[in-house]
Amino acid sequence: MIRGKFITLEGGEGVGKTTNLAFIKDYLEQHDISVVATREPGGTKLAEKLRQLLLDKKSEAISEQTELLMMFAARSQHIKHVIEPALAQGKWVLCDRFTDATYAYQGGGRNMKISVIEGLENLVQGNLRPDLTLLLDAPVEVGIERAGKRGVFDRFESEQISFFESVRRAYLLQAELYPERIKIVKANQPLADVQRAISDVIRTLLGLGGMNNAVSSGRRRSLK
Ligand code: Z5A
Repeated sequence: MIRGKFITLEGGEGVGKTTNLAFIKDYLEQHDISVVATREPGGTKLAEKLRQLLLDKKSEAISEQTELLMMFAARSQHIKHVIEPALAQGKWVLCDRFTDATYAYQGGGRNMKISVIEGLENLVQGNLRPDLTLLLDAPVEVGIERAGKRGVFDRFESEQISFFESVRRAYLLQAELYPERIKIVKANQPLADVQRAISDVIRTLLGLGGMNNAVSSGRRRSLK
């Protein structure tokens, strides 16, 4: 059995991850690929309970360290019970956020040490890394405005603009560090253009064609 591919979608809030995950799932299924669509934090019963606690504004104050450990606890369950079994069965796994979100939110947003995140990543994931990550990137205000139309703000969405700016910078740094894996898609353009750019990347992964200008890879740069 050929192992499936692991694709993740990343970006700040409201950039269109959920919308485009459904688009990619349809696109792959049209190419006869069996897809498991999932999300983080979440994806199993226990991980979804952790998600509820993490997003609930009424939870007792969650320390930065607790938040980081809860993300990886949820991820550990998710990998063992959903992601690894699906990949081993030859299915492709499409995941709305994964560990790049931890580097962006807990690393960039909460200033947790990158070396600590790396240690947990190695412990929980072993060699598992996404084959492809689509980073939907847009100015923070664009995402906040789109997400704000829902009218209800969770524990993360209630953060200040400066937090989301740090998250965006950390995501872009991840893209610079891993240009082969992380493809940046401009998300502040009409949905049809975003999806054209995404399908170009997916076609390349499927060995069907090249990429257009709406997609870029960052340049390699070392972390401070
Ligand atoms: N988190 C973390 O801290 N550490 C971690 O390791 C992980 C997660 C894994 C939950 O994530 C929180 O967990 C997250 C980070 C933290 N908090 N935040 N913020 P989430 O993925 O559930 O939360 P989210 O980013 O807030 O998701 P979202 O608001 O649902 O955004 P989205 O999925 O990117 O967007 P969308 O729902 O597809 O689109 C939003 C609206 O924009 C919708 O009305 C669309 O129709 C519209 N849209 C989409 N694209 C377009 C374009 N191109 N033009 C115009 N309108 C558009």
